[in-house]
Amino acid sequence: EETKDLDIAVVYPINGTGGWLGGQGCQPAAEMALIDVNNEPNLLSGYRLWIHSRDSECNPGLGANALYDLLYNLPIKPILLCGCSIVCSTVAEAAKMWNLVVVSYGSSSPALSNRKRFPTFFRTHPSATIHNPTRIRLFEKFSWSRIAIIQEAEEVFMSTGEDLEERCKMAGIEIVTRQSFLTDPTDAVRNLVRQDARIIVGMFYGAAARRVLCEAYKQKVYGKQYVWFLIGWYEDDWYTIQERGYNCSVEQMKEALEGHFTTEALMLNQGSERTISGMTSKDFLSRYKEALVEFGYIDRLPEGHQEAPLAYDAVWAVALALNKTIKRLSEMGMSLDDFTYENSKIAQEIYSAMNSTQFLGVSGSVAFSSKGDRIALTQVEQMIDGQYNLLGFYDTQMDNLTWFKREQWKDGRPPPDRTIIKHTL
Ligand code: ABU
Repeated sequence: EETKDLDIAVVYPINGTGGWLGGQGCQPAAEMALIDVNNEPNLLSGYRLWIHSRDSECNPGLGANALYDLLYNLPIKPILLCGCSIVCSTVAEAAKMWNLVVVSYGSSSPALSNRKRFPTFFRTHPSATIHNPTRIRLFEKFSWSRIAIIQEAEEVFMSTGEDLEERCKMAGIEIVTRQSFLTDPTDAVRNLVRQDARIIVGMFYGAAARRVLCEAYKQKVYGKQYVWFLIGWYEDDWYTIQERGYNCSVEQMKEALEGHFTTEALMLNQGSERTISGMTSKDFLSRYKEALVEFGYIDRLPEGHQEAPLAYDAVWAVALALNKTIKRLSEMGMSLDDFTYENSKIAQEIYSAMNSTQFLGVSGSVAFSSKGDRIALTQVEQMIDGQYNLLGFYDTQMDNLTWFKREQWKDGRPPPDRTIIKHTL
């Protein structure tokens, strides 16, 4: 029997100058998954899956250009994969016009959970709202009821900040100030000082994080009186990168960052069981290391290597959904080959198949909520002497905090969330 081609479009953020360039680490994983799904005898029988990719540089304009390029050049592709919130928001909002189902392996923006705006969107990457119950659980644990937020003015962080604000309100935690900045965080950091903020949640991409923490160093918003909460998906050595836009040494950055906390969704299955591909997550990591070498990453881990399991599972989710769709369409006397960008009937079938896709992947159990979101646990780490140490896990759904009691405080205890005025009689 003749094997037919089945094509999907992928945009990877790889060569940009800002945002999240995680396509570097995700592309090798997606290519690995492509080989594996094509070798799986019970999947997509009679078809061979192909990836057609472009670089978006994590730039929404270039992302839109990549989308048009992929759509207006044959072959027809019924599914689009994307990474980087600011690009996915642009392409996923447009995708409905072409009846395209979009699957993201690397977007954390809570805004993407809006089914009205993004009706065909799914993601293996959890929404950043997952951090907020964890943060609140920790504020309560350390008796902090007064916090501040500083964020880069991008929808991904603004929508996470809004969610945190609402949850804090419900938990009786005061937000003393919420500062946002476009590129230069000097005034935003100054306002944190003015408001006497001590417990500070920062939400920004890596390059902006370097600028903020350098500014925090200069304005002395660090040390034993302060606790910073940052995003946990930056690369471990993110603060050592020297680039234009800030001028702190690695030692100064390390000093400013000492003791900060991070929260992040777990992206690797924690068990040792075999996942859908037959690999354990450990097997995945050792094969992935080899794939990185083939892609030229020999002595460093590329950006996005942490999200690699999400990219690997995104391709599996797509293959499983297309497999289901092929069967369903054949029952109706139709075929995936009938798909055109005007065909909402087949798109609806792909959507339903995606919606009900469920499997154990290398990133954990993959299932999508009614908003297309991934459900996951979070992990908390603290930086001590330039290294991240694991402090615990939080299961939001079960409200279950697993805590290893390894946190370290300069004064032996958590600092107060405000200036304590001592009255003498
Ligand atoms: N973990 C990477 C998320 C990147 C983004 O939301 O743009």
